[in-house]
Amino acid sequence: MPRFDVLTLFAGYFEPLRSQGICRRAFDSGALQLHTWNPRDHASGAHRSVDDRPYGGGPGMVMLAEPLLGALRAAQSARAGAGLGAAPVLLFSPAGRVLRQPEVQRLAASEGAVLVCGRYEGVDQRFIDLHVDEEISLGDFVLSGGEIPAMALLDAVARLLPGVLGDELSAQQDSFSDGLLDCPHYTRPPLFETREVPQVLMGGDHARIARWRRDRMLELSWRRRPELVLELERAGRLDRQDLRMLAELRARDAGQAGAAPSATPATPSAAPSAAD
Ligand code: 9D3
Repeated sequence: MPRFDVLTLFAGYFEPLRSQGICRRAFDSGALQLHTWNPRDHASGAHRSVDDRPYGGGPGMVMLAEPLLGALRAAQSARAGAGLGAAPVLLFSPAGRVLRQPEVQRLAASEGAVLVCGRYEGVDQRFIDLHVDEEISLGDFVLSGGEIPAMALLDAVARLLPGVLGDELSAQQDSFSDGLLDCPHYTRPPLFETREVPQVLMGGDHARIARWRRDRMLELSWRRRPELVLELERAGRLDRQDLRMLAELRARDAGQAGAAPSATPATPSAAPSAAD
C-alpha cells in the first residue's frame, strides 16, 4: 500500500485526485495514501519567502533550499511515525529522466515516495545534491511546475493497485506493460460510414484474433516507435511468430527503398533499417 508525500506550494492541485475517478477509488479503499506538505509552512522571516533571485543574475526565481528541507523533514518524520522506512525523494524537473512504466510499476509495489514539485526556474542545486535521489521529467515540453507531473505519476500508480481498476487484466495487458503500443479496438456498429470491422474480429477464432492483435501491435509500434520493438528484440522478448512478423515489416521497408515510415521517428538515424 504505497504512501506518497508531496512537497508543493499548491496543494489544491491534488484535491481533484481525492474526489474523482480512479484515484478517488484508490484513496477511498486505502490502497493509496496521499499527504501534502507546503514549504511555506517551513519558511522563516517576516515574509515567509519560499523563493529568491538567482545568484549570478538572470531571469526568474529559485526555490529556497531551507523551506524545502523543513517540509521534507516533516514528511519523513510523519512517515517514520506511521511505521514506514525512509522513502526515496523524487524531484519533478524538466532535466530529469523521462518517466516510464517500469518505474511506475516499481512505485506501485513499494511503500511509496516523497514527491517534490518544483516551481519557478528551479530549485537551489544544493537541495537537489543533498536530498534528492532521482529527477523525473514528463517529456520535452515546458510546464509551469511539477504538480501536474506528480498528479500524472499518482494516476499511473493508482490504476495498478489491486482492486482499483476493477479489471486486473487491463492493467496487465495494456500498452507499455509489455513494451508495445496497443492494437486498434472496435465495437458496434459493424459498419460505420464506409468502414467495416476487420473480419477476423467478427469470427470466433480466438487464437487467430490474438495473433492478429499481436501483429497489429508490432506493426503500429514498428511504424511509430521502432525503438520499442528493437528493445524487445534485443531483450529476447519476441517469440518466433513475433520475429516472423518483424521480418515481414523489415522486408516491407526494404521494398519501399528508403521511404520514410508513416510517422517519421524523432531521430532519423534510429529508423528501423539503420539498426539491424
Ligand atoms: C529555460 C529553462 N527552463 C527549462 C526548460 C526553465 C524551467 C521551465 C519550467 C524550469 C522549470 C519549469 C517547470 N517545469 C517543471 O517543473 C517540470 C516539467 C516540465 O516543465 N516539463 C516536463 N516535465 C516536467 S517535470 C517538472
